[in-house]
Amino acid sequence: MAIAAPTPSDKFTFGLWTVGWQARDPFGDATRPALDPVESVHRLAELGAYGVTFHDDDLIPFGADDDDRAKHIARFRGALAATGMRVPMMTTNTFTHPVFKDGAFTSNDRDIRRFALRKVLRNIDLAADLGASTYVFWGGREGADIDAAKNVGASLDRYKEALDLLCQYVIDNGYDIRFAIEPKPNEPRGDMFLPTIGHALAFINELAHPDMVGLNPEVGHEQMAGLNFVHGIGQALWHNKLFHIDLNGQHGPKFDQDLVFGHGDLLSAFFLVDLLESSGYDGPRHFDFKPSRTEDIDGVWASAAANMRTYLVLRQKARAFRSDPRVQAALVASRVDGTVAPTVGPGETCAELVADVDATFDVDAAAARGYHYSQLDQLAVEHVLGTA
Ligand SMILES: [Mn+2]
Repeated sequence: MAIAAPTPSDKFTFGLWTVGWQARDPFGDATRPALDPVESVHRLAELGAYGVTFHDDDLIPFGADDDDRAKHIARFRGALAATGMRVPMMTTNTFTHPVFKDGAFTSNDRDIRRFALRKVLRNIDLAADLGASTYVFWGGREGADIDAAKNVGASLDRYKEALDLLCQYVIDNGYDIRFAIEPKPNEPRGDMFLPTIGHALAFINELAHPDMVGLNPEVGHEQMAGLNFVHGIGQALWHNKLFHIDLNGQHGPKFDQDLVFGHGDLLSAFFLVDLLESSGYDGPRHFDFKPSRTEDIDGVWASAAANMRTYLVLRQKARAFRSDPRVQAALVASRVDGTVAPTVGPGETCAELVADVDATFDVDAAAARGYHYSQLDQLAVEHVLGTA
């Protein structure tokens, strides 16, 4: 099966922190040298990416003075101009520096919360300047390791206060920016606030500007909690809250693996691409992965390319799956479109529903009827394996 090379029209984007990860983990030192963000922009452009994303500290070292900051930004702008790469999303690092060890927006220390807001506000100005239309919040340290440490209700009040303030700032400045919350159940904290897509959706409804705030769900984060990512994305789409997406791979409930997209639950990745490509989602296909700690710099670029190629392979396979007449017949046999029709008729009342004793409805026959889902699933497996 011939797969075309990625092009910017595929809208593949990468975080500078992904290819730039030096592979420090809790038990080991860095295995790779630091990467210059300018080199990352050039290399990713050569591989066919559309753009890059970054936390403030990925580009500008924490604590840099104004002159130093301006130099880093100028070099980066030069790389963007030379390559045509875009910056569709930006975010803030409110988790690496020890000052954030108890959180940023929800730290128990008010001065730290105020410091965090200043850091975010400054970076939102840069995001607007660079044309980023999505600004992500991953609350890496928002949460706790022991239950006695936090007043959860008051912490959520402070989380809401922060997002309400930042929404108002965007409105007041006329910026074309929407916010996207990235849920994660745990790691680095034992328990994090807004742990899943569902928690975040409910939280958004309590905000002053819920229309401005959506989601940036990540494959591995939901799968760490044993949840079905495809269903999570299906619900996010239903709420019109899929503002951005982080693609990677994960092998079930364990530490956050950040594998190459598809290198975890491959069938779930297939159905995710199938859903994304048919959903009307036109945002970036953003990879938030970590090149394995065992890779050298050549392996970093090979794994970056692997993310895009896997997506393109799955996109082609999803198209073949949907256009296969055997699949179309199996979908009919399984009555997958059965939920499209409303359950009650237009204007039908509960009394009319109760009174409708349909003589043709045979309870025993309906209970006995099979849904043929195994045949449908096997067709998907055969398409993924290339044996359909
Ligand atoms: Mn992520």
